[in-house]
Amino acid sequence: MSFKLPEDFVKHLEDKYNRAIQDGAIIFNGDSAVSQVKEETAGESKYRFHITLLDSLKHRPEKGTEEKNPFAKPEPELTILQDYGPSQEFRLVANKFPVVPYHFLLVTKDFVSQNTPLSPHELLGAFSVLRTLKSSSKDNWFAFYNSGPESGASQPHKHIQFMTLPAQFEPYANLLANTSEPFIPSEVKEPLTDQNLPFRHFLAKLPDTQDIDQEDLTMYFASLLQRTLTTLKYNNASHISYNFIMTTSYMLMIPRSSGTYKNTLGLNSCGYNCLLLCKNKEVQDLVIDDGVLQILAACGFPNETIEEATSYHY
Ligand code: B4P
Repeated sequence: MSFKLPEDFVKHLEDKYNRAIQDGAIIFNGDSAVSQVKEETAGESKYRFHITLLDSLKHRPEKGTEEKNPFAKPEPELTILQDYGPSQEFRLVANKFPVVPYHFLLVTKDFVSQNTPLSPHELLGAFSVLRTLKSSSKDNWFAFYNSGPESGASQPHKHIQFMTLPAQFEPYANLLANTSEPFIPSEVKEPLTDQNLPFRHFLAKLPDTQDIDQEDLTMYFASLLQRTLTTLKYNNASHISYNFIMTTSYMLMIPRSSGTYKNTLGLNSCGYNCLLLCKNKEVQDLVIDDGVLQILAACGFPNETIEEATSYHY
């Protein structure tokens, strides 16, 4: 099954991005970005968050609909790979409104709802991209998927995003993944969780092997989705919303109760990967005053073990 990318993929990505910036096809929002790292404590653990203030958004991405859909026919200037996947069912497209350089997306060619779980092909497609980036880029890349009405997603056409972490920045999930050997969560073995964090989250450490295939990836993903669905059901959520983050080392899933904090700060997977984007000074003040851990807790679910979870998931 072929998810092979061209040998010079990273160079091609960079060339395409730089040309699109020059031509004005990409509207870069990061020029005015000023970032700071904030440390917060919970229990005996310390956590670091990367808080970015944007002076101005040059162009605010509009909320999409199935009819008004930027991924149905992506702009040629933004299209990094026109055909990707064994049935050429995907495209790789540059983000038109990035805050971080080279931010790009894997999108389905046909319309598929962003509310659907990731399919085995989508998981392997994203994982293969991550693996290529890891082997030929010095940056720390991660993939993320915002799914459901309270996940922070604004486009309904299915898309998985790829972005780099700030240099030398380790989110809690990296550290958590390092506490364990790989295992597929099962009835007897729960996914990894940091008990000091105030929001429910589930992490699966992936095996460090070239042989990982789409069945493996699907089992890991399904095990996290089951726990997420159980959490949503237990808390009587009326929707299925979660954030999903993947690297070549782990998968992380966070069930979401709300897409925004105090109707002011929008939070997507980046927020739960410790990257907070503040679109004005008032929002930044709110983040500093209320604290990131409290904000993440308010937009997720309490980090409590649900008794029935050990015997049955969803
Ligand atoms: P979604 O999953 O639907 O939503 P999102 O990432 O939360 O971005 P949103 O659009 O809601 O913007 P936000 O103000 O939160 O992803 C849709 C993606 O498609 C976005 O990346 C969007 O830019 C992109 N897009 C929209 N129209 C497009 C087009 N015509 N062609 C190609 N791509 C198109 O955030 C603004 C930007 O900052 C987004 O890029 C977002 O991903 C990014 N971002 C959010 N938090 C960040 C953080 N902490 N650090 C760095 N970047 C961050």
